[in-house]
Amino acid sequence: MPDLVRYELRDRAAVITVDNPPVNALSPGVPDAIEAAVARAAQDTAARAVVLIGAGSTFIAGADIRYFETIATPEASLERSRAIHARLRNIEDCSKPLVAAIHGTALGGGLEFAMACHYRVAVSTAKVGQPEVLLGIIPGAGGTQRLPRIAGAELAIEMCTLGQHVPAARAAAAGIVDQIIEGDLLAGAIAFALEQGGIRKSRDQNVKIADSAAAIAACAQARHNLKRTARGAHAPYAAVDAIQAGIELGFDAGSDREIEIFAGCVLSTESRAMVKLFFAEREVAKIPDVPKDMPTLEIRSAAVVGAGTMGGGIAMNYANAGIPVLLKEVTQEALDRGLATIRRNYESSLAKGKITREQFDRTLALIQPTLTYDGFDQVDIVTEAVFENMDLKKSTFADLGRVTKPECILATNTSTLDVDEFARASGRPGKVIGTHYFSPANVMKLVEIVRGRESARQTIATGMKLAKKLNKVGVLVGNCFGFVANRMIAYYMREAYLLLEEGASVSHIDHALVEFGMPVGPFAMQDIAGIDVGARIRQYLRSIGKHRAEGPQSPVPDWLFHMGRYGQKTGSGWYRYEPGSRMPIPDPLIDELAEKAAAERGIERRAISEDEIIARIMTALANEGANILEEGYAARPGDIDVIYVYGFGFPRHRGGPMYYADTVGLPTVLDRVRRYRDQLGDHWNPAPLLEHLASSGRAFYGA
Ligand code: 3H9
Repeated sequence: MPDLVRYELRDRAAVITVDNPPVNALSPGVPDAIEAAVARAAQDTAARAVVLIGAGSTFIAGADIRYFETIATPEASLERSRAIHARLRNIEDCSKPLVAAIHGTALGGGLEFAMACHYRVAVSTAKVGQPEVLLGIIPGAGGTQRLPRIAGAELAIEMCTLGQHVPAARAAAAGIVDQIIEGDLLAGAIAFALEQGGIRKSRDQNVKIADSAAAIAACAQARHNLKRTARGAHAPYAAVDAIQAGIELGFDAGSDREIEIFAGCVLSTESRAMVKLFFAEREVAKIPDVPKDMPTLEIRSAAVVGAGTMGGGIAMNYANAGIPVLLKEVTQEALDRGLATIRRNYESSLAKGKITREQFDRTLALIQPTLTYDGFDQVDIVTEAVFENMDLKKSTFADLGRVTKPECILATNTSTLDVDEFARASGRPGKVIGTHYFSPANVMKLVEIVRGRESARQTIATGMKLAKKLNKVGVLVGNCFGFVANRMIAYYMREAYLLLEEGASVSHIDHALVEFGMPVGPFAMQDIAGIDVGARIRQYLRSIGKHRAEGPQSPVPDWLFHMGRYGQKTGSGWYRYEPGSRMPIPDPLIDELAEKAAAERGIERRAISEDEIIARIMTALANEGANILEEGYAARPGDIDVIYVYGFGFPRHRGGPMYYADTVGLPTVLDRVRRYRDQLGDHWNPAPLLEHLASSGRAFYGA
């Protein structure tokens, strides 16, 4: 087995190369080998300076995340953290200038190792970050102590609480990176290292936190902001606590606090959930019967049929990825309206400084409006985004089968209809898949890639690869009614409506879910999305004898629709809105409607706690998720969780609805389903998989 860490001499510098593919994680053996190599360099009379660099595509991307799940006790965590702190101290004590040479990413423990070096240089494309918070932990190898000393408290707080990657240029401006290297990184780093007259220990730098009152005030402000942004997560607060400890108590005592706080975090449910989610996000790309090396069709050009809200957003996705796209409509008026919306979206990005004028012009020029199928014979993929109507979509697919080249992929953005019907209509079923984007399609990260009965494996592999190219998270799902996201959300909404009838208010239900960590409650969400959208889908479904979810159907949403209360866009829906304001104001009318609906169904209204609201709604999600898994429409519980996190903003720190059910305990979840069945009716039917797992003491994860 090749060495995880290599040592060589180059031009009077010792070069220490970490070589632990794929991301040079600090797996067991790596930190001690780096420490030993630095000690060797210090003794090496031929070396005047030392460079630490990563092999392959990156510097060090952090601790080996798999290792966290093996930490079983606080004592084990404390012991491990103390050891790593001691190693970094030894590294920092190196008597020769020690330079971290960064390309790719220096994340988590990777940045912490870089900060224990005396200097840092980086290529311009490199990024640094402390993303631990996204794993429910805090930096545990001195990051909360060294980073404020190097970059100041404010940036350290930002990096440690948000976990976002910071580009090299910003890192250089903040003092995290000392020099941006143009050209060969190693040569530049060696030259830089040999120029240094002495060493500089991060732990001794105090200038940037000398105004401790200001730094502590920044911590207080951060805690205040987190109330809005952290939404129930604990780790971001813990990171601020560790930073503040270092400012108030000094480096050594601050490090001790960091070690203790880390131990509390690493064993938390929040961290376990987020680690599972990290790997689930990577698993979704792996499809059991589609090999990783399956050849895919290169998507060089695209077309979208339908320039409505979804079609326009999808066209923007292609353009944003640099792929020229034809955008087709049937009338000039509809086309103009769609293009005007697209232009407005880009203008808003331009005004916010998210894109430059040059990017604006270039990207917009990639979208070619058209009223005909001219040019469709050249494109590699067509996405159909016409009105949600079976006949219309089928005739569109028949057209597409005729006007496109044989290898062209035909994708539908349907959210409710049967992909196989379109596949048949196209005459080329192997080339047909669903690409179900979420609204707004140019913003939301999730795309459900829907596998039809005859979708070829190459078509699926191409769809998954395309999602990545469009900067989306693609999750493969089966062709069932509502696919995975909407099939489950129907149960979520069913319970919200029924709880309303049973006695909870709209704002009470929304509040419970926001406290749970959802970005917005179900009723406020509908007011944003449009009550008319759901009502029209229900109308269509009734016409074909279907419902979105089993069980009683509350009439209240349809009553609102008939009253013209479509949500924010009409100034009222589940809430009222003052002109020009998006602030939801509870409306007593809704309680009257709920009372009326309850009376019609003979329900006696009662007080309902927030715990019951969460239990009912989450149990409904997990039970239907179990049905989906058993029926094979999702490959893994993690796939469902990724869908919920990216599609609906399910709180990451709870891992997703399936992992959340595991943390509640499947026997408890099953008991609840049975109890609801007894109390509320047979539409509460335990999923066989849930019964099976709960009775055999197992969980969705690891089942
Ligand atoms: C930490 O450092 C704590 C410290 O403060 C304290 C202790 C020292 N470990 O994402 P990709 C795998 S916490 C193990 O598809 P990309 C990944 O599973 C850590 N495995 O590539 C995948 O495996 P597979 C702080 C890891 O190019 C493969 O590498 N660091 C790790 O799209 C490729 O990954 C982080 O949170 C890891 N640390 O993105 C960084 N990282 O092929 C986490 C990756 O079998 N990592 N793998 O599915 C990332 O953000 C991205 O992976 C990265 C590359 C940006 C690096």
